[in-house]
Amino acid sequence: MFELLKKKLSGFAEKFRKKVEPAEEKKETLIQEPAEEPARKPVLEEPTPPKKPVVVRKKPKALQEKPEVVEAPKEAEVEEIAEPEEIAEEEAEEIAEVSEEKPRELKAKVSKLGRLKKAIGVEITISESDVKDLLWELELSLLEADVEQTTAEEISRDLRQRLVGKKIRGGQDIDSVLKGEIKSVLAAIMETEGINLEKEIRAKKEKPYRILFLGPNGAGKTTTMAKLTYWLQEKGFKVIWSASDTFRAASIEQLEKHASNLKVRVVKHSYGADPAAVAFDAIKTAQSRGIDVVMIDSAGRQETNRNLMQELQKIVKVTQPDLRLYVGEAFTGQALLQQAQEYDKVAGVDAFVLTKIDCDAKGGTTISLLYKLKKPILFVGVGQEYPDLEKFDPEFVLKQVIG
Ligand SMILES: Nc1nc2c(ncn2[C@@H]2O[C@H](COP(=O)(O)OP(=O)(O)OP(=O)(O)O)[C@@H](O)[C@H]2O)c(=O)[nH]1
Ligand SMILES: [Mg+2]
Repeated sequence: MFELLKKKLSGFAEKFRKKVEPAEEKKETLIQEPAEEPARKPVLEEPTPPKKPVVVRKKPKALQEKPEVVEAPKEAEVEEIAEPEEIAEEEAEEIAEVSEEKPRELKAKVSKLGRLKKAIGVEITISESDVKDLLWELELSLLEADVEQTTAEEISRDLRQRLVGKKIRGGQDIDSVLKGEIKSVLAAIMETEGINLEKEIRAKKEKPYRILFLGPNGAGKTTTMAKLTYWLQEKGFKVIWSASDTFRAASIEQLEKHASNLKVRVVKHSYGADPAAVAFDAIKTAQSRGIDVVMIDSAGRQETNRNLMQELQKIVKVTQPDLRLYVGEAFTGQALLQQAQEYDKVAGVDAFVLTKIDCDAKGGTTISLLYKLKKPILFVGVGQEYPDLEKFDPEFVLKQVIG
């Protein structure tokens, strides 16, 4: 996630330095640069395609890993062997390419710039023209990372305001100044009032705490409900489910399968029944049995379907959820933002769960969602097993973007 953006950002500082300190270029080459370390790969970089479901309780991960089989190349695939001179030339080109792409090690840069600045002792004031191209490139990089357009523009505008006119003292590292500014802009965007779910459930005087799962088709609502149940069970909570997706074929059976794995009671009616009535019954059952949490599944629906959106409104009205959790696929990009905005208008959304982060190559969706809707992302889905639900951590996104 964000690897492309990260690479670009490390390039920005370099370009920017060249721009504002052209005179230092020559001197720089005189100073020996400490060896650079290869860029670290983000944890979620290699996407795994979504497998078909069946979530199994705590299946040891090692069991799933197949030994890597290395196939001998077929004769037709063997490349022609180049002459020694050719190899040397090719290698030199490759090394040059790699070292240009490789983000510089910050510590190395700081010490190098520190020495340079002591020698010349200048102060630089950043001008509009210094940052124009860099900010444009940053904006493009954000768009490539799936950040929604107006969000990317505003981030860039904000950054311009922070940078233009800023004085960089002798001895200050431009790389960290730039990174610091980008980090503050993004951190401010990601600052939303969080929800401490465990605390809220414990604090609720009149049981049960009601969670409604809503979102488009196939986003992972039912799976997330099972994962969250597992998470809450580990904390000692008792959970009951309402099979309020009475619309999609086999939805109730899917729920019952998870319920049997997790030992959860399901309140269900028949297909075609009123989803709000099922949820109402589940709440009553929870009340009479002292169950802590009722989770209400709902049928996936497109935000453009007026009837189904009205039905959702009714479920909200009848069940008065404590938490309306919008479940969306992290890789949906800008469409997710539009859908979530519409859901928020019609039924209300309190927080998000972004699923399939393990399949998400970019991840800018998190930034746009937080920026536009100002609602917390509570969890992210990172796989298809019950424990594959993690608390969302803005620091993680920042690290991916800025390093
Ligand atoms: N890789 C991966 N797959 C996931 C994740 N969450 C859910 N899935 C898969 O996504 C598919 C759809 O999940 P469901 O939970 O049935 O989605 P839903 O939103 O309930 O679907 P509908 O009820 O049809 O609207 C299943 O194959 C899940 O295993 C995740 O975090 N990572
Ligand atoms: Mg479902």
